[in-house]
Amino acid sequence: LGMSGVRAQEPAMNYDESRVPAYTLPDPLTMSDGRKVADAESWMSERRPELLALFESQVYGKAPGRPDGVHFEVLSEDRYALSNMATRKEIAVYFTDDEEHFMTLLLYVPNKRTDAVPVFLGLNFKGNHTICDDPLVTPSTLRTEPGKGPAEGFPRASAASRWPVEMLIANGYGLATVYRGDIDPDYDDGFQNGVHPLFYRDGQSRPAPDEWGTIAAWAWGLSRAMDYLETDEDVDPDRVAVIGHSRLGKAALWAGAVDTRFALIVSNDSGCGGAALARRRYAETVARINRLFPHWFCDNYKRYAGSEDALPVDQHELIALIAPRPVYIASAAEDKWADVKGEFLAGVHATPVYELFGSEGLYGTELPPADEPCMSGRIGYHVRSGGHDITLYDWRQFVKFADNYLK
Ligand code: GTR
Repeated sequence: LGMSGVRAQEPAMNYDESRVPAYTLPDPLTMSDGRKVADAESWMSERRPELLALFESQVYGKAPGRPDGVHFEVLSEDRYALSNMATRKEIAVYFTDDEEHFMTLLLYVPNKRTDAVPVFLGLNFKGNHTICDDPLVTPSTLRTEPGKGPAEGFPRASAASRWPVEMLIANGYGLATVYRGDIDPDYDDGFQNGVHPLFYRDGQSRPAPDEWGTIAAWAWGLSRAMDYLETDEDVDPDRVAVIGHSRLGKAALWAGAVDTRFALIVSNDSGCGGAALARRRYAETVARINRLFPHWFCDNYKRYAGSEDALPVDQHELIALIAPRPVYIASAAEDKWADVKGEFLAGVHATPVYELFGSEGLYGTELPPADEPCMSGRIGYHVRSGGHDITLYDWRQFVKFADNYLK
C-alpha cells in the first residue's frame, strides 16, 4: 500500500459545518456489555478502567509505567532568578539506572511563599532555554529530524510569548517544563530514538500495535516529571496542573487521563486526537493525522482512518476520564484546523460523567461567544479570538480557573 493508497481513504478536508456528517457518540455511561453506569463508584471501579484500556489499545498505546531505575539529580539551584522573584532549579530525571538517558526539568517557584506551591507543568516545543529570557537556563539539545530545524538550535526566549513565567510567579504558581525532544524527538524514525527502545523486550524493535506512540511517550514523560515534583519540598504534589498546547495539549490530556496525580488539566488548541471529537471529521481527520504524523498514536489507531464510526471511543470520553478533576479546554476562533466546535462539544458530552460526581460540567449546544470564558463548572472552556497559539490571554483564564481549585 503506497502513499496514494493511504490518501485514497481520505476525502477532502471539510471546513463546512453544514457538511459535518450525522454521527452517534459512544455513551460514556454505558459499559461495553450494555450495563448502565449508575454512580461514581461504578464509574471509577468498572467503566473508567474499561475506557482507559480502550484508549490505550486503540488510540495512544500502552506505556510501561514507572521504571524501577527512575532517579533524580538537582543539577543547579539559584535563588536569585527572575529579578530575585523566583528560585530556578534544573533537574535531571534519569529514566533508568544508568545516567545516559534523561530529560532536564526546568522548575521555577516563587520566592514569596509560605508553603509548598501549586505548579503548572507542561512540555515545550523548542527547548527549555526558549521559554523566557533567563540567561542562565541551560540550552536544550535540539532533537529535530536530521537536516530540519536550525543548526544552532532555537534562540533563547524565542517562545517567551507562550510562557508567562513572571505572571505565574506573581500569582503564587510555580512553572515546570521539559523539552519534548528529551523524551521522544517529534519525527518518525521507527521508534529508534527517544524512550521507546529503553523498554523493548528481547528481539523487539518497535512498539507492538497496541503499544505507545510518541504522544503516549510525552505523557509518560510528564508522569516522570511528576515523580520528581512529588519529592521537591517547594512543590505541593496535590496541586500540580498539567498543561499543553496543540500536539502537546493532546499529550497533556492523555497524561491527565492516565495519571490521577494531576489535579487539573489544561488543553490549549489540542484538536484532532486531543479535545476534538473524531466523528465530526471537521478539518483534521484520523486519516490525515496518521498519514502526516505516523508516530504520534499507536498503530491500531490507523485502522480508524476513514472509519471514525468504528472507533470504540471518542474524545469526549478522554475528557470524562479526567472526572471529577477540573479540566479546561481552550480553543481559538481562527484555529479551524483544530475543530473549535468539536473541542467545545467534547466538554459538553463529558458532562454527564462530572454530574455523576455531583459536579457541574459544560453546557450548551452553540459555541459561546469569543473571549467569554465559561468557568462555572469543573469543565472550563473558552474560544479566544485569533489563531492557533497559546497567549497571555489564555494563561490568564487558566490561572483564574486554577485559583478556584488549587488555591
Ligand atoms: C499540526 C497538527 C495538529 C497540531 C499542530 C501543532 O500540524 O495537524 O494536530 O498538533 O500541528 O502541534 O501545532
